Amino acid sequence: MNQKDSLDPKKKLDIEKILEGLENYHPTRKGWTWRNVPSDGVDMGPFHFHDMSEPLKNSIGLPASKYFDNIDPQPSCVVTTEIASGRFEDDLRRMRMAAWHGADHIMVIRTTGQSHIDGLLEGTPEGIGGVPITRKQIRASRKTCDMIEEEVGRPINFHSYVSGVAGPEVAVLFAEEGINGAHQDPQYNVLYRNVNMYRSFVDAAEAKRLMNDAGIFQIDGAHNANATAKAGWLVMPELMVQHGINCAFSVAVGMQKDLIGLSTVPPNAPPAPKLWFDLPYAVALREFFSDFKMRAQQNTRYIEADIEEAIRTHTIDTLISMLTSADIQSTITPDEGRNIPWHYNNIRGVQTVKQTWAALDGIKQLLSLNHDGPLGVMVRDIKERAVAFLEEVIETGGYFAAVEKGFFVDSAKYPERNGDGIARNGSGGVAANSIVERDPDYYAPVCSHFGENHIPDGVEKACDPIDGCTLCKPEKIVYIDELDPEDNCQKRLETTFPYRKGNLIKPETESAGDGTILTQFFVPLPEEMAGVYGVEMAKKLGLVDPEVINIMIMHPAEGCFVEVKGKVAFDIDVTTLKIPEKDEVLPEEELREVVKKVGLRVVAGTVGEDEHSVGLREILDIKHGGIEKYGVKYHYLGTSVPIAKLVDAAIETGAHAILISTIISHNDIHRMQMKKLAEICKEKGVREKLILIAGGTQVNREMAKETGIDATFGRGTKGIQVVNAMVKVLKSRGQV
Ligand code: Z98
Repeated sequence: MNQKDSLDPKKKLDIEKILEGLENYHPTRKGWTWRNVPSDGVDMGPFHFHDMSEPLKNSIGLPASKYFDNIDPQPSCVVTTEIASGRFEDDLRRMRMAAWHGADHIMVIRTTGQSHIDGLLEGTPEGIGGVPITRKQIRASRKTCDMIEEEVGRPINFHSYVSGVAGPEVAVLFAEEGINGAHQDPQYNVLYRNVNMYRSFVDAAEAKRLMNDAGIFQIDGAHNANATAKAGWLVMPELMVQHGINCAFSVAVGMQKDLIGLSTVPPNAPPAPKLWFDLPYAVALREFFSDFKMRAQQNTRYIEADIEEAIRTHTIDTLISMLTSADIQSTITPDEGRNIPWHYNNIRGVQTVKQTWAALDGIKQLLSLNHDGPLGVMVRDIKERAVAFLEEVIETGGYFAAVEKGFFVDSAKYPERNGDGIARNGSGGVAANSIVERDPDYYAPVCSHFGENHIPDGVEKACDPIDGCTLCKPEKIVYIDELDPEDNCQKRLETTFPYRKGNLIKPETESAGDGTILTQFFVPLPEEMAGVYGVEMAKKLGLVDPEVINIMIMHPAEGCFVEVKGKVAFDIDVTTLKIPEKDEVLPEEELREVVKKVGLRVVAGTVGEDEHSVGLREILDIKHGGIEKYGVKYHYLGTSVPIAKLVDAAIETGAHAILISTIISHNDIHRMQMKKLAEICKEKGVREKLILIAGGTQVNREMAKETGIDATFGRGTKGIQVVNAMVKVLKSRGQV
């Protein structure tokens, strides 16, 4: 067993430490985990939730949670995030951030098509066109997941992909290393990776068996058809057939049904009338495949580069999941569109699901789908087309014959055909003619294996004669570290060390110390010029490698919204940053209580020759969160009020505080007015009774001390800060 190292929420992950001792790391548990969902709902803060799982021990709630006792309701479904930097040492930190926001299914996408590789690679080479999966990556990731799950208080499912002609080897690796979920679908290899069709299914039988025995949850690949087809919403009958083939095949080779998940994507996206396609499809799918789990994924087919658009479609997709069902809800971002997998976008995706789920909690108890109207007709139509498609596949001679004829990923709505489907040759493709029949007395001394295995008489477990296979005896696994002395994670970590453990800071989006930032702006130029301007502007700002990643036309002539990414070329030493003392604001409830108890009253006015009253009025009025909102009563004396008049008014009305404001200030008028306020109060013997506060555009927090008043505020101040200052003074004087 491994020792779980505990994480300190105040400290960063120590990547170097995680990498230590990987040769001896073995997973602490295996298999998929669902969330704990109390059947009678969950009480959180002032609310009762109907469709939520248990809350986390440590987490970060939605931005608005601070208004609701900091609650962070967790959807009943597992929430996926796809992490795709390709550098696993950076992915580890992303995983932790995503988990704190509520992800418990972490898919690490390789940056190379693993299915092009015909064996297992050791090491973590970057130089071959991307980063493939390796034992080292998996161990480092699973070990980190162990620590993160303890920190957040919920199991994390770690996920990868079983594809290509090395599929069975990859499945063994995953079973050995405690991967919890994986994509596996022989049709994916055939259609998208041109692996020989017979070989792909033989391999899948072995891979699925191994996945089943290790409790690895399986996601199929049908959704790739609607991501690839020209019109994703027309291939719905085919999608049903693809799901059916993978489900039936998985069950036939011995997979438990509750480990089988359908990868479903609402196939349409606005401006299309999405609901008329996606809802009947979602319903039909769930009715046909009610024995299996649903992994609902956001539609990425039509995402271009705008995060707002991606999030809007994602919200609607989550609504469709909630109106039907989802055991797992995936989250993606426009990163797929613009190929920039940024960690903060992972978080935005997770937040979208959390926000939608909380807002629409228990929606099925409040609304029900009307199956009597057009919905019922459309559901039936999809099912009939799917059945007819399958019948034609059988009449044609079965799946392989149908693939040869290009039945799949045809862009027309079945039974129509455009003849543009992906056709594969049964005797061609990667690893054609590589299937070797087993001898009649075939025997392999491994205990997770598909098909006939002639265990010799007297042998109890297949692997007994070799004293246990690697699944039974993990200590037998041979761990090979990286072999390339240059292209390895240790070397990469050395270059990023100053940014992770030293004092140097650079912004980061893809990998540690990359310096990448995104600039967003409006430019009054037509589209063809806006991007060119954006790059020039970014260069002048000093950004390196600027690249336009999004242009949205606001008006053909008036201008465009532009997003340009680029790299910051300089470092800042963190020790040179002067961090201002934090103005701790007391909890709102406590402030209200004190205000009520003392019946807090203030007099206020602008002073000097100043007619600018808007800033002060904003601090006073309830509308934008002024002091009135917290129960403070105010007496506003107007503009250009002499200081003595304010002090007299405060004494007469028995006010606790005087608030003055100066906007226009020449020759330090603002400072003089503050000093005068303190002096007059002293002269009249009320300095210790009154709280003196000043604000204005040229005022800063340090001025209170130098002018002898209690608190001073500059731009951007909110009423709550002023109330907080008054309550703090009252407390320090022992007046409450
Ligand atoms: C998702 N965003 O589904 P290589 N097998 C199947 C797949 O769908 C995929 C792979 C293998 C998507 C992720 N899916 C894309 C059934 C990929 C990947 O090695 O890249 O070919 O395998 O969550």
